[in-house]
Amino acid sequence: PIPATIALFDQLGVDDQLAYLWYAYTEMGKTITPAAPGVARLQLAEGLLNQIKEMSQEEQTQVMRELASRADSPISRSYGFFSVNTKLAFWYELGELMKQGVVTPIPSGYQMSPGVKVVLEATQKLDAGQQITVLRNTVVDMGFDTSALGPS
Ligand code: 45D
Repeated sequence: PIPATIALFDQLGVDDQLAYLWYAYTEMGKTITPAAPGVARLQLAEGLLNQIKEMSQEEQTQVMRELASRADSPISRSYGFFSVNTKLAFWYELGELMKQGVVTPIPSGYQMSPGVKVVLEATQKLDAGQQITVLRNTVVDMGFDTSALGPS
């Protein structure tokens, strides 16, 4: 069920992937303890998060799209160096910042696509540990992996 769920996620477009993460985050807020994303991990991601906080709303959305589409950009490259749990902690914090209104929220009136719904429902059927495994897999390949460039 884990690989199947990840395969479903991989088929989503960039905005649908962001939407999926958002709803997974809002659902998990109820089950995952707020202490989970370690403070130490967030220190590693703090520089990036601070840069994002200072951007315009359009730039913030753009950055999240770049991460999800694995575009080559400075922020995407920095993200690529994070460990998988730091990547999760980074997204978790972005979710918190969206809730606080510091980072631009999901467009009002947004309705999730059928594809997002399918992946969310598949995720909800998994136990908590499996859900985290799925989420690790969704965020690990985001950002830009400079090692894919090979030796220069
Ligand atoms: O459709 O360290 C657009 C543990 C327009 C423990 C949009 C852990 C179009 C160790 C504006 C683009 C393993 C528990 C949409 C950590 C459109 C540890 C916008 C785990 C939708 C860290 C989309 C922690 C946007 C976990 C802006 C499991 C979407 C953390 C933004 C999980 C989505 C964190 C965001 C998750 C999603 C965070 C910010 C799932 C954040 C998700």
